[in-house]
Amino acid sequence: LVAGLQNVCTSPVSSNDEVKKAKAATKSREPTIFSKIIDKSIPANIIYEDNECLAFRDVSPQAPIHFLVIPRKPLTGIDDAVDTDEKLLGHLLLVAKKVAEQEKLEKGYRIVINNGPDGSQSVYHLHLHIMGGRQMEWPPG
Ligand code: TR5
Repeated sequence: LVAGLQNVCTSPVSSNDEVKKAKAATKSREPTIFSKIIDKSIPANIIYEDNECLAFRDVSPQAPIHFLVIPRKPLTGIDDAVDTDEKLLGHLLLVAKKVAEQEKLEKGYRIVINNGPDGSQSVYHLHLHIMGGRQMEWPPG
C-alpha cells in the first residue's frame, strides 16, 4: 500500500497533465483559484497562515509531502515581483522553511517556483512548491 501511495505521489502521468495545464494557462490579472483559497470561499487544507501569506497542501501531490506557500498579495508570478516585494519574498522563503520543519522534513526538501509557460506555471498567483519525504532527482524534467 505504501509503495502504491508513493507511486501515486510521484506519478509522471500527473506531472505531464500539469505541463498540459500550464501550456493551456494564460497569464492574467484575473483572480485565480488561489484567491478563493485566501478568502476561504473554497476549501483547502491550510497548514499555516499569517498576515502576509498562507501554506496549504497541494491537491495533486508530487511527493509524500507537497505544500504551497502563497502571498496574500496577488502577484501573478515571480516575474511580477518588484523591489518593494523584497521583504515579502524573504518572508515566503522563511515560512517555507518553518512549515517544512513543522512537517518534519528534517532529511531535506525541495523548493520550486515555476514561472511562465516554459516553467510549467499553471496558476498565475505566485506560489512556492515545497516537496519532501522522498529522494528528489536532478535534473528536473
Ligand atoms: O504548475 P504550477 O507551478 O502553477 O502549480 C500549481 C499547483 O497548484 C499544482 O501543483 C496544482 O496541483 C496545485 N493546485 C491546483 C488547484 C489546487 C492546488 N492545490 C491545492 N488546492 C487546489 N484547488 C482547490 N484547486 C486547484 N485548481
